[in-house]
Amino acid sequence: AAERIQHAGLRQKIISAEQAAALIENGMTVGISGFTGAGYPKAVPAAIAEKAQAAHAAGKPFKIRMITGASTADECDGVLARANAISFRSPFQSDPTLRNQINAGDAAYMDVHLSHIEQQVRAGFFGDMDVALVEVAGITADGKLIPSLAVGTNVTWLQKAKKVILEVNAQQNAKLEGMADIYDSIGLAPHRKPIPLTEAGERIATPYLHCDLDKIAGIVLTDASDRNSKFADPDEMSKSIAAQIIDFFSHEVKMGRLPANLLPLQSGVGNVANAVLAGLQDGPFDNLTGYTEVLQDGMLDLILSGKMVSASATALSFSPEALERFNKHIDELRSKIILRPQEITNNPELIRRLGIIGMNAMIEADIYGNVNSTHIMGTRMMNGIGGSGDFARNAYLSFFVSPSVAKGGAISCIVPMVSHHDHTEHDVMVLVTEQGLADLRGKSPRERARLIIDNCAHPDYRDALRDYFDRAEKAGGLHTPHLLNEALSWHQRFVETGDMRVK
Ligand code: 0RQ
Repeated sequence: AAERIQHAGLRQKIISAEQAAALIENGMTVGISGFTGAGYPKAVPAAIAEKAQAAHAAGKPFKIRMITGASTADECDGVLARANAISFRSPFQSDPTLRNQINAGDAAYMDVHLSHIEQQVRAGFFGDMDVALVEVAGITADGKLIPSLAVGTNVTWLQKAKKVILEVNAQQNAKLEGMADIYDSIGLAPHRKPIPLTEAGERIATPYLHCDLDKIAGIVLTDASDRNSKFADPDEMSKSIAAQIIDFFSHEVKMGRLPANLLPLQSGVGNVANAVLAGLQDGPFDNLTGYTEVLQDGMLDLILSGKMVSASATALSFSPEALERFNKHIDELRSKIILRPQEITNNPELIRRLGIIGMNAMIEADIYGNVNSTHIMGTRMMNGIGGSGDFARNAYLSFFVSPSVAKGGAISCIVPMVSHHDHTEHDVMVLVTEQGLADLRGKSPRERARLIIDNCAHPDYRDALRDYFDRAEKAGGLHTPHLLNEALSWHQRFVETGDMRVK
């Protein structure tokens, strides 16, 4: 793997993962690369975890403050969490051990919009960044860094950290060189200029990451693949939600509210998102474009089939089979896929300008269209808001999707009042469950409530929701009627009995 480092001086900086871990001290803030299971460091986190375990065995404290792009994988978040080595985590994570620690109060977590994290770190809101630990695919002869399968927050971590540790991963395709477009001049107000991107598929900068070479404290060589999670084949639930969204697109084209090739598509992670993209494969739309944060199998296949002309993302998160297709066709894909910093993919200015169609999954919505994407029963963190807020608030069209019930029907995903607010009624235009679609645009809260109950709620819960709404209307406060002492009673009942239904 040493040949991936073309710069002679930097080859002298090759060290072991253990030597790299020795540079990390208890209490340090470490900026780590990685975005939804792509581009995270594969070797140094395990060595930090061992160091933490040794310290704990000797009765000494050892924990780091960990800030990433988004979720990493078991070899990073997982191994560190199991070693009890994380005191603070931001901005998005999906590791089960760490989730339990967060919900048990053993690790502090701050949920931040993915477009905000870099500027807040640059501005110093998180204090100093002691070390950046960043995976790259290689280093050029003149010391420029070639991004791996995720760019995420790397621009800012490399700029802001006092010391840098690189992992150069020989498993990442060498032909990734040239695929990224690293615009790194957003800066901070009052020194900001418009970002000169006017089309989803445009390139506006250079393909390399830059780092002051004197800050590089060590380079660790690795040869390991990304998480590469598998997707389930779309089930009936996902297919039904996808089919309704595609019908809605056709209707909007007919009404002249969308062009025939739609507008750039953003799709969240998970099986429903993937099913919508799979559905577009057989749909009537051509010359599609993608402007998303995570590019998964579904979007790759739209590009390979010629349905989509270009897509940009901050991370390429593929199943093992899709990664094979990607590597096989990389020569053709290099001009069509653009990897950008997450501050660009999720940028409100650009999402608004490009007129993105945002599609994200949710945990629950209430009868007025407020959405909870993050909390289970109002108190326990699931993953985090991720980029859903960046897209929902600024999109031309914002969709939220979910099955109408969870846990075998014991939970209604349509409730009187959400138990946590991530996306307010002002940011939610279309709600879709397998039961149906509610187009909330241009509607008052009470008009919305009737539509959501009739179209999206599961039949087992529809009457109870109507009853709640009817009684709330009689109680007065007729703009957004509620019974405040009952609004969260469905959640309370679930907490007490394991079922939202009245037995
Ligand atoms: O739990 O696996 O224990 O059964 O929540 O639910 O239906 O499998 O849905 O995997 O698409 O996740 C919102 C969490 C949906 C995700 C969320 C339980 C359910 C199951 C998962 P089990 P599903 P998904 C791009 C955009 C925020 C970030 C975002 C997410 C588990 O999409 O994290 O959008 N979004 N980012 O049983 C209690 C309810 C429930 C519930 C579902 N109402 N109450 N539990 N579940 N509904 C990516 C990035 O930003 C990086």
